[in-house]
Amino acid sequence: MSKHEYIAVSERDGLGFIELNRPKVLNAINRPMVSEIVEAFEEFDRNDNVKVIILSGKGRAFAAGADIDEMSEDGAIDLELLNQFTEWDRLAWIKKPVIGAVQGFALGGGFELALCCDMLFAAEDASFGFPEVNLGVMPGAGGTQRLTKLIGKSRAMEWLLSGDRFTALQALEWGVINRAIAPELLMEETEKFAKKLASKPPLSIRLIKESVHKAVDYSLYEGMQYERKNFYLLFASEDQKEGMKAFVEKRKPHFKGK
Ligand code: DAK
Repeated sequence: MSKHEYIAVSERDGLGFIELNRPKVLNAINRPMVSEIVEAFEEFDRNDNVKVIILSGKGRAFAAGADIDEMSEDGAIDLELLNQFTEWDRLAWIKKPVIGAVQGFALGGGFELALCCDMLFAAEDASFGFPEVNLGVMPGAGGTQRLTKLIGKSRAMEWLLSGDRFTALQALEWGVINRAIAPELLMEETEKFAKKLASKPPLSIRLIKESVHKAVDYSLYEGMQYERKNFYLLFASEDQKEGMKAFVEKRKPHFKGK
């Protein structure tokens, strides 16, 4: 029996799959689900067979936000003492690439979860929004910060203040998602791209991901220093020797992730 109640987890061809699994409530994210998601990510991060992680939702939503029923009676002190954002913050420490495959609604906390992914592939009929303003609250799991860093102040303001839902095409135009795909091809296309990443030298992938994330947080100068150290570090890997030797010998490299 699966140890997960709110997600489904599987592994295939070097890919780790995490599927939000509360379709009756459009995958509304309750607290135990957050714990399950974070633990599943961390397990895949430790699993040498998994090179890339794909996050998706079952049914007609990626996730329609945090579970409103669960939090409607909470007080500020309850939330402070629960301190659940600390758990959520651990998503930022996942080292392997994470691709979100979004279909249907990605709203509120569901959109925030999507924004924790490194790349987003979405079905053409997906919709994204921050409806928190309509509930008398605001995003609290990174929405105002991650969206603004991604698309800039003016566009983020429009999205966050209006609470409107935006289409996948709009999200594509504004650079929130990488691809808008016909719904029936979403998983196939996402897996195809994930497999391409899975075939690359894992240490390069790991340090490129880390360096790109630093570009978001650091000044250009600090980011460049960080990038340089990671560049040097890769010259200590067997895969660098193999990759360059294979090029010189005009053959395919065999990467080991060492
Ligand atoms: N919470 C609980 N139940 C939800 C839900 C939600 N966010 N979204 C949908 N459901 C449930 C509905 O109540 C309904 O349940 P039944 O009535 O069948 O029992 C079922 O899912 C199907 O939904 P609808 O009947 O409403 O379906 P429609 O197609 O008519 O509408 C909709 C789809 C997505 C437009 C609508 O369901 C909707 O507006 N949903 C709420 C969207 C929303 O406001 N989301 C933002 C919530 S605030 C945190 C991290 C993050 C957050 C907080 C804390 N920590 C780490 C601590 C974030 C906060 C939020 O996300």
